[in-house]
Amino acid sequence: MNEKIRSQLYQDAKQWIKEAGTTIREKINDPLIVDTKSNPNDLVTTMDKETEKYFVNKIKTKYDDHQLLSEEGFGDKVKSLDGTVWIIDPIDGTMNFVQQKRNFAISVGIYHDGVGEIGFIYNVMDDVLYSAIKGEGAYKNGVKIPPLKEKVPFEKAMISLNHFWLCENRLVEEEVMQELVKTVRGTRTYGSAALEFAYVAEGIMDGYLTMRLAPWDIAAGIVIVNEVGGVTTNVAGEKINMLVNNSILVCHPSIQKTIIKDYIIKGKKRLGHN
Ligand code: 2AM
Ligand code: CA
Ligand code: CA
Ligand code: CA
Repeated sequence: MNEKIRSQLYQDAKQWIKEAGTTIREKINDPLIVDTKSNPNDLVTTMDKETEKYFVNKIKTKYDDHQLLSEEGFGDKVKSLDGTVWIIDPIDGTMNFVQQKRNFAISVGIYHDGVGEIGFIYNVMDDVLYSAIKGEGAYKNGVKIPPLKEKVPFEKAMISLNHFWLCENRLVEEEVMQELVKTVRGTRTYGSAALEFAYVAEGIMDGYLTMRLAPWDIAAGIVIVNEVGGVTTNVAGEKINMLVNNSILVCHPSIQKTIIKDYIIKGKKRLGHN
């Protein structure tokens, strides 16, 4: 992608994300309409929709030849990653937004011909912006994030995963995942996939393991994590397809093989696909 165009895109996206965040903070205590989607715990609010519409309006006005892939359906029906595609989650961590009024993020990834060029994850209530441009490093509020440190012994690793891995599930024997939890130093569940990616990039978590995420949950995070030397695949170690849902393993490269070989493959069920 042309560097001048990329730099302009970065500036525009940053400004729009900050503006959207300011609006959310101003309205954080306003009454909310909360609806459910696929199940009673799959929430969506007027704020998710309004924020997404804000981005659609900004992007379509200035970049009418770009495509927009976003969670709440106001973007395009994206069938191919040709050209420039904005992949947006207006609020990642909607349950946190509703229940806690914090711990949620705006996630914006900009891809060109399938390549992640720009990533932004904005922790709205903390006013912390993680950003990256491909090949130029990752930043937290404008301060460069150092590359991930050399090696993380598995016994000292901090891993994000949700508790469904420890309940009966269709992918991996839960006893094997319980072994993982007992072997590593600590586990966490933050409830926003985008923030879990950002924490791996920042080096405060060493890995994040999840069964199923959509492109808008991961698009920005992949760009940011890759810039510090983290690895991003599905839980089988395969390449992620940005047009469909994927299982996700994002981690420090030194623990990737252990997680895949000693846990995912070892505990894999016959029914499991990826
Ligand atoms: P969301 O808040 O944008 O829906 C923890 O729930 C993480 O998983 C969040 O990043 C959440 O994104 C994501 N997620 C993806 N699909 C989900 C679903 N069907 N229900 C709840 N969370 C989902
Ligand atoms: Ca959602
Ligand atoms: Ca999401
Ligand atoms: Ca969302």
